[in-house]
Amino acid sequence: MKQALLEAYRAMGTTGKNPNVGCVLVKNNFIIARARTSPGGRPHAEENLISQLSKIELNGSSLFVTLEPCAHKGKNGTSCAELIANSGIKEVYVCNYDPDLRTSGKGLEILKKSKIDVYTDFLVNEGNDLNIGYLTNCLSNRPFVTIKFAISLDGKIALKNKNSKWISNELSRNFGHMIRAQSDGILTTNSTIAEDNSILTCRLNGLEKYSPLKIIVDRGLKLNKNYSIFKNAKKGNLLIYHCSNDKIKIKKYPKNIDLVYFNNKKNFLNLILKDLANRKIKNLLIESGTNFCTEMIKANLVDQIAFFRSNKIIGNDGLPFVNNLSLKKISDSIRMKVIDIKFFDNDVYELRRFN
Ligand code: AOF
Ligand code: ZN
Repeated sequence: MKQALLEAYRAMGTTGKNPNVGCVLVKNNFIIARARTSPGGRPHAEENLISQLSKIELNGSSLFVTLEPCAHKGKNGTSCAELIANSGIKEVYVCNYDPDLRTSGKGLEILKKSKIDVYTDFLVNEGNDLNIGYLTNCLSNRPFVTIKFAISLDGKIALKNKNSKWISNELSRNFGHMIRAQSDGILTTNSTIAEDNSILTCRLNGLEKYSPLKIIVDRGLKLNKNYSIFKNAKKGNLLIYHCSNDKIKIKKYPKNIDLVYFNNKKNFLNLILKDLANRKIKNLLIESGTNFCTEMIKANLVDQIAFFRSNKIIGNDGLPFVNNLSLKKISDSIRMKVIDIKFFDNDVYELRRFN
C-alpha cells in the first residue's frame, strides 16, 4: 500500500478536480504493475493499471488501491469497480472510502457482490493525508489551505525595505516550486504582486504545465495591467476576487481574466474559499505577505504552513510573518504541530499544521 501511495503522490496537482489515486498489482508476491490517475483526471488509476495487463496476468492477483474504486460509469461505459470485478483480480486492499456520493461504499459493494475479497482501512492516516485536499473539498466545501513562507533564522520574511531576495537557498526555492506544481490553486494579493511582480508559475523543467490556477485577492482592483502576471494570462488560468463597484476599473481588465465580485466585505475570505471549492480547487497554496496571512490565520482559514527557514539572521527590523497578536498569556498562543521536516543544505523545511 505504501507503493500505491507513492504512485498516487506522483500525480498530485495534475489530476484537476479528480483525486490523485495510486494502485499496484501483486501476483505471486511480486509487484507486476503500477498506475495512477492520468493528468486531467481520466483515465482513472485502476483503468490505467488493468489496460496494461493481459487476462492471464490479472487472474488471481491482488490489487492495492489508495481510494475506493469508483461506482459511476465514465466515458468508457464502465466504472473502476466493474472493471476490477470483470478482470480476474481476486482480492482488493483499500486505504480510504470515497466520499463522492456516486461511490461512497457502492464501489466496495460491487466488488463484494462479484465475490472479490475486500480489505479496507489500510494506512488510513496516510491515505487521508494524501487525499486531504480532496476530502476537505468534498466534506467541508473549501480547499485545504497551505501558506508558504521563506523565513530567516529569526523568523522574518523580508528586510524593513521589503527586500526578500533571497532569504532561502536555491534547493528550498526549487522545492517551493514543487509545492506549486502539487497545488491546484495559488493565491496572493495585489500588494504582493505590486511589490514582487510575481507570476506564480511552477518553474521546474518539465513541470511548467502543472502550474496551478493563479488567484489574486484585489479588493479595490488596484492593480494595473502592466504587471507580468497579466501578460501571461490565458483564459481560465487567472482569477481576481474583488469587491469594487467601479465599472471603469472593471472594464479595463482584459477579457481572458476572470473577475469575481463579492459585495460582502465581512465574509469576503470565506466566500472566496467557497467559490474556489466549487471550482474544485482541492489544495490551495497562499504566497503572500504578513497582513493577508495574519488575516487568514486569525479567521481560522489556514490548515498548515510550510516554512523554509534559512541560515540568515536579519534582525528585529525585518518584517514578521505574523502581525501583533497582543497576547497576555503563553497559554493563549497559537500552536502548530510538526508534520514534516526536511533539510535543504543549511535551510530547514518545516511543515506545521494547526490543531
Ligand atoms: C477511481 N480512481 O483514479 C480516481 C477516482 O469526473 P469523473 O467521472 O472522473 O469522476 C470523478 C470522481 O471519480 C471523483 O470525485 C472520485 O469519486 C473518483 N475518482 N476514482 O476509482 C481514480 N481519480
Ligand atoms: Zn474510477
